[in-house]
Amino acid sequence: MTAITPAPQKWVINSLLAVSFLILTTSLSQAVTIFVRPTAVTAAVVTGYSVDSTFDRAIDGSGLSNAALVATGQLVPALVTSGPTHTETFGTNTARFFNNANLENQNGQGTSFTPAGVSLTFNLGDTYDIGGLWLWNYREGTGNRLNRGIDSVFVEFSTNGTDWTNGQTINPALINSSGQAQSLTFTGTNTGIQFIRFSSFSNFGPAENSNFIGFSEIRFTAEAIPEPGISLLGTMGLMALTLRRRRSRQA
Ligand SMILES: [Ca+2]
Repeated sequence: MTAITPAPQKWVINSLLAVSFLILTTSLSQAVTIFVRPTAVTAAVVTGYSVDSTFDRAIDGSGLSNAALVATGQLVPALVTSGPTHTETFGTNTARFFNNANLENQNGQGTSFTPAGVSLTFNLGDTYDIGGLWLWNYREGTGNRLNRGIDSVFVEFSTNGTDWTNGQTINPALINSSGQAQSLTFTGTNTGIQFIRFSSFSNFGPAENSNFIGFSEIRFTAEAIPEPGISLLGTMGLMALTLRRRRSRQA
């Protein structure tokens, strides 16, 4: 006795093709917001300022409760409370970038202390349409040391590391007691950006120990067009073609 397999209905084939097309067009048309972790950070200084060799602590995920959540390409959640927190570990996880030696000699009384020529440049490792950043401000030690965090900073953008555009000042807050990030948005459009430069820093001094400036961790956020689900589309397309072939063979 021969089993008879009924030919697949034409509507099944058409449905598979339609769903494949829908997934493809939806994937291509809806941008998502992703994290971008800088691949490198470098500093420029002038006389009177020194730089700690702790740059990577702000981009290496050190101190984060779950660094994988903010790796490059990860989706940015709507709430910063959904993101990882940064723990307080003295001398391990937070980046101290600039030390104003002159202010240090005056018992560390400092507020706005970075002149022209002092800057920090992030290399994103690729080009992105940058919209903002998540910042875990300075969290190392206790009390006055939190005043080393960034109170204001001038930000510029570049496609090539030479020409800088869309300069603007942002004003982060002190990190909160939970160690959560803060989400800040840039004005204007920053398309095809690979380099971001920070300069004209001020911290939250004056107070003892505020002769340094730094922050604990940083990620930029970018608009991205996700890759369509190639494997899913391929599987569905193959199913549709197979069914169509069977249908034509059995017709
Ligand atoms: Ca860190």
